[in-house]
Amino acid sequence: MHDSAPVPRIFVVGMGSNLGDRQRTLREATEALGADPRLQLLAQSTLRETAPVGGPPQGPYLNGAALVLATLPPASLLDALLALERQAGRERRERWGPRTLDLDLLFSPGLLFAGPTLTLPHPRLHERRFALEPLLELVPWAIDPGSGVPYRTILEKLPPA
Ligand code: A4P
Ligand code: MG
Repeated sequence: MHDSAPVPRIFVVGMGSNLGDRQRTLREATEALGADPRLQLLAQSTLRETAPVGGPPQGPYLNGAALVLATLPPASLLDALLALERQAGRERRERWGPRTLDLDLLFSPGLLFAGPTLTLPHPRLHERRFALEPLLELVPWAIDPGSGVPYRTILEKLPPA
């Protein structure tokens, strides 16, 4: 038994795009996740068009999520997601500004994590319909590991979109 062998974990990756060919960008990002040998793509949610939340005036988003089994530490998974964002030509200009591709680590069952570059669950997951709805499509029983409250209940209490 090797202590260093990474334990496989399930993660929900949130995906968003509101610039360029949004559908194609999200499809290619999903394919790239599936092609990474350290990841197994288990399922993908439907895509939905959502009104932008926060930031400057900008076009509507296409949002979805992917369920992956990852044999790498959470911070390395985030690095892999950031590399895919760069590959999709994302330029960081302003916070919450328009983007070709945003990949966020939303949730991993039972995992509370606070590192220098990564917080899990995603710090704003509990207040965002555009992230909670695709997450619940993939993991209907998901529970917020901080509060123990099912995300289904958290979503039901959010104001309508
Ligand atoms: N970071 C920490 N924890 C995480 C995590 N769990 N997942 C750090 C991803 N990143 C995490 O993010 C800033 C830094 O957060 C990362 O470098 C990472 O180290 P960013 O992607 O560089 O910047 P950002 O996306 O502009 O800011 P932020 O705060 O991540 O924005 P959000 O929360 O991702 O929101 N409206 C609709 N309808 N749909 C959307 O998808 N997205 C946003 C962006 C705003 N409004 C939206 C949507
Ligand atoms: Mg982000």
